[in-house]
Amino acid sequence: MSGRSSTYYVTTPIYYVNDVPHIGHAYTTLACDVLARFMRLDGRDVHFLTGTDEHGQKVEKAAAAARLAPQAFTDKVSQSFRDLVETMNYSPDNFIRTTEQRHHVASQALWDKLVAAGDIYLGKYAGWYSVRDEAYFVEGETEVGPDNKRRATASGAEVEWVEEPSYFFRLSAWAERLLDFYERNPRFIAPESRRNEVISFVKGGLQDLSVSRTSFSWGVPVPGDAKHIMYVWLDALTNYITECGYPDTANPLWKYWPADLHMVGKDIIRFHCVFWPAFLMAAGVAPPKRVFAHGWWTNEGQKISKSLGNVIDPVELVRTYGLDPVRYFLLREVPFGNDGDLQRRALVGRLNGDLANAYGNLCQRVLSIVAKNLGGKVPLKGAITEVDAALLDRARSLLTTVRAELDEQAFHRALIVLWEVIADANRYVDAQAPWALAKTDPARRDTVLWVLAETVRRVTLLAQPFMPGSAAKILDQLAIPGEDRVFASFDKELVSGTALPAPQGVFPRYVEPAKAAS
Ligand code: ME8
Repeated sequence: MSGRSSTYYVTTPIYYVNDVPHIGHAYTTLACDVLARFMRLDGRDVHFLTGTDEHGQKVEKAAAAARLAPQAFTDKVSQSFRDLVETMNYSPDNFIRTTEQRHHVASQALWDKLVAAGDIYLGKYAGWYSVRDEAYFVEGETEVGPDNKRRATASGAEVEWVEEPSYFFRLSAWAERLLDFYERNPRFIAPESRRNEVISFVKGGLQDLSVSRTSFSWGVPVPGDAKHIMYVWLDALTNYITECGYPDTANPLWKYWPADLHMVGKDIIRFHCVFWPAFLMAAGVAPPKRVFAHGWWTNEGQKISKSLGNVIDPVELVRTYGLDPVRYFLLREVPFGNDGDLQRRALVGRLNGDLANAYGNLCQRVLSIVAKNLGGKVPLKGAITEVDAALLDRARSLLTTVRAELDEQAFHRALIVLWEVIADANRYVDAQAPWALAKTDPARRDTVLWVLAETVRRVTLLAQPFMPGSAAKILDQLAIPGEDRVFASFDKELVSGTALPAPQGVFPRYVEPAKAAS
């Protein structure tokens, strides 16, 4: 396996339970799901973690607004994130909640380590705080709007003046060590633009970070000083090691640490790439191997916001367009890492173009001739010509290419190369015209259909992580047994004569519902 360590630990951010999931949450977890599925099929020992971030002022306020006790409120909203796992067909190995006892234990153990290392001291915080971002800001990172309200420039979230006793983490002492860490680990932050952003932030100098609050109580108590609760981000980031058993490094799950990848949105890169490695290094724990920050979606050109009422509900999208088309679209439409605009017209275009016309039609054309004219059996493979070999070679090279693209989290490029082979295969069907060969050269016709079915098999094995349900249906139609759907069987070609079940369309065209007559 080309020197790759056999374990693969991938995490989503844990989502705030102040509100139900939206397309942004669905997107981040989808990207992780594709990686987890790919790595499992590729023989890796995968651990895929998602969950919910249930403490802090933002959640406490949302619970109060819903007139529920925080725990009852988080139980309810957290469930909607677990429901999304089903709706989107995600395959996490666990779903963590920061209100779990084991997480309190881990967070307090990490705190104790930071204290023992001399990296935490008691002081007083006086500055700006944004509850929506759960983040502290210096004045220069905020601006006053025409309505006289002060907001964080980066997020537009309102800030409030906070003055209270607080414990601090000596972040200022970590700048050089962080810069050195980034230098030695060039893959730690991706994409490159985010890496540059983080490096210039750290080079600008770091201030000590307030890591406890006294003005509310919904959180993990500071060990030995229960008037303070831990800053929600210190508690939240710890989830990634709670899962592996921290502080019990004899826990069997500890083998997964350090994580191979923390997938995050671009809004939370500073927490993951500056604070988190500093906390871990201070506590003597290895930092994660990589953090990838993806971009943000807008809705038909507009920033998504609750106040604009244009939040995209992933459940509605799936109900309207089908699950796998949505999974495909989200990862194909936008170069991963860039911002993207969700346009329903573009979604329908891809659904009908890439899925129904290109991939679906290829499967249908091949499998229906095989069913009708070749007795529903894998065709006989005869002599392979140069054009056959060219197509087969392209299909054979896909595993290496897709693996390399996914190592860089380039989902869109992985899909592009798969669809290039689909396009090649469709051109090959047109050029070889197997239907016309029936009378003139039936043996050649059989070979052409074998080449096509074999190409569909390879493409579909690699499409599994992206569209697990649809790929399974196609592999069923090719009679590929479960154990041969892993990449170790990638080179196990179709066996002529194998009986195939009756073919069925997998990607129906999307037809706009007729508008009510006016
Ligand atoms: O930040 N487009 O949780 P959160 C794409 N609890 N992705 C988006 C998006 C959009 N318009 N809006 C949000 C938190 N996201 C913390 C994380 S981790 C230790 C703690 C995604 O519920 C994006 O991935 O605000 C972002 O990072 C995540 O939702 C934040 O979810």
